[in-house]
Amino acid sequence: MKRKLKGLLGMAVMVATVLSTAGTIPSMAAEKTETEDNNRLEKASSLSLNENMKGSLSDEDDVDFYKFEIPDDGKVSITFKHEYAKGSFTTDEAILWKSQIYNAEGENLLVSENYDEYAGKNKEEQEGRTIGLPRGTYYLKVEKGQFDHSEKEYTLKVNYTKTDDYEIEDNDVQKRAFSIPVNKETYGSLMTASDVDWFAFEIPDDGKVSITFKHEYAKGRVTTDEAILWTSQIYNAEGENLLVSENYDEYAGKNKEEQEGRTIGLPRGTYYLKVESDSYSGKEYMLKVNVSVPDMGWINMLDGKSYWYEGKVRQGTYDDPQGVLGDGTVRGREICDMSQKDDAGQDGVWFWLDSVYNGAKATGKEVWMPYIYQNEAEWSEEDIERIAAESDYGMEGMGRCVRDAIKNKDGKWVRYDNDGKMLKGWVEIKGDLATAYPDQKGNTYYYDTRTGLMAKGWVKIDGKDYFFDEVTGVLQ
Ligand SMILES: [Ca+2]
Ligand SMILES: [Ca+2]
Ligand SMILES: [Ca+2]
Ligand SMILES: [Ca+2]
Repeated sequence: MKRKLKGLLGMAVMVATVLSTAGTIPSMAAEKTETEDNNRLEKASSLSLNENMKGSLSDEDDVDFYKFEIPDDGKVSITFKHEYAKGSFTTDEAILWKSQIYNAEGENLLVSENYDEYAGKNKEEQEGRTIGLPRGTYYLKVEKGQFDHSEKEYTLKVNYTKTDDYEIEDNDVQKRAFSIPVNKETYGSLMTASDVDWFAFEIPDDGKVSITFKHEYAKGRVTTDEAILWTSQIYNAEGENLLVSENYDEYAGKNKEEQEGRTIGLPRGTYYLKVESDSYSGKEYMLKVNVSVPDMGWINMLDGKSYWYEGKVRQGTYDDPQGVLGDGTVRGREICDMSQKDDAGQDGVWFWLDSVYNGAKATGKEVWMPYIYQNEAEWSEEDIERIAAESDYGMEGMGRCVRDAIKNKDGKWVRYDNDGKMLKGWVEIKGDLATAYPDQKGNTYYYDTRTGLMAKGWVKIDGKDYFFDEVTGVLQ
């Protein structure tokens, strides 16, 4: 008797369900409902973007395919919604539905692999992760979870926004990299732990490059707050890893601050950025390739050498018109970096750009510099002051550098230390510089405190006479 009653109750519930469904038909007309049989991709129900679609898995073998068109490249996510549901055998944590995006070739794009992992335990709507898709025809497949299913009605919506700043899949290999502008924010996500996102960017002039990477607080699936969730690294066109940001977001798991990787100098050209998962997070990330080209200043290139640029052009090379010395040779160029202070605390430090090394800053090197203002050898003191003042007008303090450079009409031997700075005053040379002259006795030199001219022969310094070797300049 008891058993029969239960059966009757079950029937009553079924009837009630049918009635209530019938009663909501008018409002449902506004929302589309799947059309069976849609169990195969070829029979997919058409779905409009950004509109709700209702369906249900009528039994555990039911599969519902939906078809939608992406009119322009843009980003897509799936909202999946249902009332509280519980499977037959499983716990509240069970996945009762799975819904995934396929392309026209029937390839699973895995966009929502795990997005409804909470489907069983609540009726909140779930929005899967976002994927950037090129325009075209796509399919959404809804099927039962791996171990369990529910016959309850579900509502789904394909959210679409046209974008030009969201990575477009498939960009998993370098040759399909998504092109991005520099100094502008680009967004993306790793859809799965195996997703890889390649970006291509162009540097029009030699410049300094760093990567900004930003995301909301995120935590990996199995790991601690300290986990690295993403890695992103710069590659050249040959596919060589330039190691720019090896560890730059090593704090990715534990905060939502933006991370800026180290700055490297790169010659103009096309480069690539590869973002991939370490300890995985599917959250959206923002990245920006920061490129700055100094109007006047140094770029430390990946070869470990420093180069000086003026007006975006590398100086001190064989092509540098100012690299032609007074003796007609091209060996490089002496420059005054006004952003640095010399040992005496004055603005302006002299460096030597060595044409032998394509303009690289010379370090630990002795240089013979002929008089480079030979055409102006007859300048008066007034002329020199005028030129110096004009130089100051362009860059405060530059006049002092110019004034110093116009002196030494007989040319000069100067020396640059291991950091590349021109030596000034009393110097004891040890190490790399001294090894160039292993036979010399002593290692004390004196260089003019303004021009860097190496003292030779008898020289009066601070009222006292000293004698320096006529050839090597060593104090005797
Ligand atoms: Ca169905
Ligand atoms: Ca179906
Ligand atoms: Ca991606
Ligand atoms: Ca990808």
